[in-house]
Amino acid sequence: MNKFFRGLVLGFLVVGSSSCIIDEENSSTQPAVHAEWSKVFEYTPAPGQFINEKTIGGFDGTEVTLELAVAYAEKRLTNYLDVSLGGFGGYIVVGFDHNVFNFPGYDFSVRGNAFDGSSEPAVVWVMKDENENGQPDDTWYELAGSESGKAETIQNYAVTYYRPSAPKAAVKWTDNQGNSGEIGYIEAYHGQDYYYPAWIQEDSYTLTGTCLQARNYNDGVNWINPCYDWGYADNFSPTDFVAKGKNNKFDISNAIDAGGESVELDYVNFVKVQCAVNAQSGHLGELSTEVSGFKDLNFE
Ligand SMILES: [Ca+2]
Ligand SMILES: [Ca+2]
Ligand SMILES: [Ca+2]
Repeated sequence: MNKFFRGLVLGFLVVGSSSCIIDEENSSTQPAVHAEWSKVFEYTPAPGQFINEKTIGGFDGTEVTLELAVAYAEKRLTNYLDVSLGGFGGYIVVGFDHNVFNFPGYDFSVRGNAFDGSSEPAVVWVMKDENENGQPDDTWYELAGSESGKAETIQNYAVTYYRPSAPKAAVKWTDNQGNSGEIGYIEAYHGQDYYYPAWIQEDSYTLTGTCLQARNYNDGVNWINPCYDWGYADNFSPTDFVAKGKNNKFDISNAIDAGGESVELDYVNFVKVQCAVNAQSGHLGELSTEVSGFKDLNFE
């Protein structure tokens, strides 16, 4: 898109925004336009040490339905507090109150809590509201990153998590590659009874997504979770990470379809962030992406 058109579109957004204030005074129903996310549509984390956790995790024990879990996530994000996605495959879906346009360069950012040695990468997916019903019921496109296309990157990786039969126990899992393991229970740090989401009614559930090869290791003193080059959330990337605000920046032009082919999208309306590593770092527990904000960069 050329600069002139970009100016026109942004001009429209700004005018739309300011006229809204006037319209609101006149009791118009014209919606405001905000740079940041406007709604959480789904919050389905994998099991993890912060799930159902009442202190750092901020749960209060009432999150027993999908709707109440979404309300929890919205409250956390409104206050720029971390929402944990748990282990591999856990995800959150948010929407914007306007089209997030694909202009040259980066288009939107996802805020996490990465720092040097603590990257918990998530794959970011985008969706355009093609049927214009305001719901994320269209097609998800993965945003390619530095690990896309590598032999060790597994697409359609699926992990099934099993509800523990008793409190204060690890959560067992199996994957579609013939492996099994568990999300460890770490009572010393996170003593809630269950790391399995309280609002998931089924006794097991399966999460499917793109899996990156784990890079975590113990250097003899600490567990290190190294960064990946680019294209992931909650990642201390040398390319797309902005230390101030701990944001990773994303370009809609990196969208690919299920076959890995590039897809041209002029704008998107929904963003899904999904934890992309299945690994444990000893006493630190499972690698689990945190997110705390989503922003359209075209407003800056
Ligand atoms: Ca772009
Ligand atoms: Ca739709
Ligand atoms: Ca993190």
